[in-house]
Amino acid sequence: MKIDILSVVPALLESPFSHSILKRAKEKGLFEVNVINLRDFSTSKQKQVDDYQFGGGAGMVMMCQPLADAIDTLQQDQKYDEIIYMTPDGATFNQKIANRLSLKENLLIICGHYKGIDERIRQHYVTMEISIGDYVLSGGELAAAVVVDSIGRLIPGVLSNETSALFDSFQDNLLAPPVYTRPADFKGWKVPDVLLAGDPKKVDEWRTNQSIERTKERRPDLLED
Ligand code: 6GU
Repeated sequence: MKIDILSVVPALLESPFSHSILKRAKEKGLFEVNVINLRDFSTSKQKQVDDYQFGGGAGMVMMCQPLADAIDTLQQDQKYDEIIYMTPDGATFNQKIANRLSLKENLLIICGHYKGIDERIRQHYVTMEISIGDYVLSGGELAAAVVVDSIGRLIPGVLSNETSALFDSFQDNLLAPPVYTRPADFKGWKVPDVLLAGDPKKVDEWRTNQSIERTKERRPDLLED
């Protein structure tokens, strides 16, 4: 999978995909992320990318020209499966959307700033709009990083033990069960006996049960769908 990200603050996206799981995914050739500076596509002398909004009001709007030229240029070399705009008024991101996007080949993500991008770009280029929750960030970059991270780890072959994604919180609309590692007794705090006894069927049952109880207690809303 290849993800291109259009940003006016590319420095914000320099390192989040160069560590741990996503670093390995890149090294295995399963995953590529390119950050593209939107300013490089501005035709104005001061490399302007935003302008005052029609109708008045505080806050700048990201102009059509740099965005349209950037997308047109990028599309000469490839076809995008989705052109995603990161915006607080998009659909709230969740594991289901992450699963679906992880099966795509080629994505473009546009990071908004200021008051957002000109509505005509949303209408004529953007195919999907994503928010990461009900709060406002100063730009779409950190939201894009969240989306790219969650997608990247789901790409087939990225997780070394593929079954480990199966136990993630939210994968079946359930929260993950508690986990423990050595020692079996730390300051008198004991690991549950069932995990030490070595009966895989009992362990599975216990984990499923813990997941259900935890979800009922903390996120009953997840059990409603
Ligand atoms: Cl995608 N962008 C911004 N600026 N703020 C957000 C967001 C996105 N998602 C939640 N808050």
